[in-house]
Amino acid sequence: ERVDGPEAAAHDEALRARRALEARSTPTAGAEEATGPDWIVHDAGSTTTLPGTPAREADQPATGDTAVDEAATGIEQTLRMFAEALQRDSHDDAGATVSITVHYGEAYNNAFWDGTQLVFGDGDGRVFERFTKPVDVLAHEFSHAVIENTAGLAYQDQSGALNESVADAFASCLKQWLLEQTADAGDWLIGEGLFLSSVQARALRDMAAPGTAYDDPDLGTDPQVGHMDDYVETSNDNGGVHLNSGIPNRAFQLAAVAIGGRTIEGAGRIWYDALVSGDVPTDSDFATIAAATVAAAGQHADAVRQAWAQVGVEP
Ligand code: ASN
Ligand code: ZN
Repeated sequence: ERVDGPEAAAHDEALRARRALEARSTPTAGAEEATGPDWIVHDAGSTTTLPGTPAREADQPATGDTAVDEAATGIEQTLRMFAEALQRDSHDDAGATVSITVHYGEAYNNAFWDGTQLVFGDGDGRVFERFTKPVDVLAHEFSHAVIENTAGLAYQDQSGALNESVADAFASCLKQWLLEQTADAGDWLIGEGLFLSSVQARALRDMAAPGTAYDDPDLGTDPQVGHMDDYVETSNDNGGVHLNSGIPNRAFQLAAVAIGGRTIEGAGRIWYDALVSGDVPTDSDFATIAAATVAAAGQHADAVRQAWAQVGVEP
């Protein structure tokens, strides 16, 4: 149909504008169509129904809801570190949209990766603050997804403690990367700021000194161990995965400091390369991953071997 007069001019103008818009946005629009937005944050409204109501996704402005906006900032930063420093595109390395839920449950004192999404409680406001508050907690949960998509370390006993430890390692990498710190300047704390100031706790865990993160009348003493001599045999917590993770955590910290520079570019890169190398089967024990990290370490092989030796692990 042919239209004349002012209508035709308006029609042509509209067509030109649309073509210009399409020309400009075609490359990214095509990519986004394939993968969806980079991330989406949902609100569970203090229920345990997942994923909850969509609250904000990539490229949308802040909502004013602190937990939603903290999760948004945290996942942006985490995705950026994995992309820029490790050339990894989301947890599946294929640009998967990261699904997150905040305000999970009532006074819920935890965060987790459920195999599909990241989930964060608000904390009880008595001992724990929001679990979205420390960005390294978010990076820890995201790293569980990376681990599931790579080595797939089974969440039980030593392989489970390794799953926990690698999640802490990348979490610590992120914290230092954001602060532009070198390994020797890092504080190696996981979950700093998660506890209310009334609690006698520096953090949830201390990778440099496992067992020293907290000592509080309500909370008890940090039960992590940092050497094979103190390895905890227990049926609790999938074989003490959050206790024994202190051993490989300390090995990572020692290796990072010995190698020097930015942790993500040194020990972080080596641990990541080991994880994707095929040398880390799902049932790996500490010695298996120690050997894989030594093999991935190149010129830093001796530093990595010595770090493991210091926590009582022989590759
Ligand atoms: N926050 C804990 C973690 O990610 C939850 C769990 O035990 N899976 O390790
Ligand atoms: Zn974990």
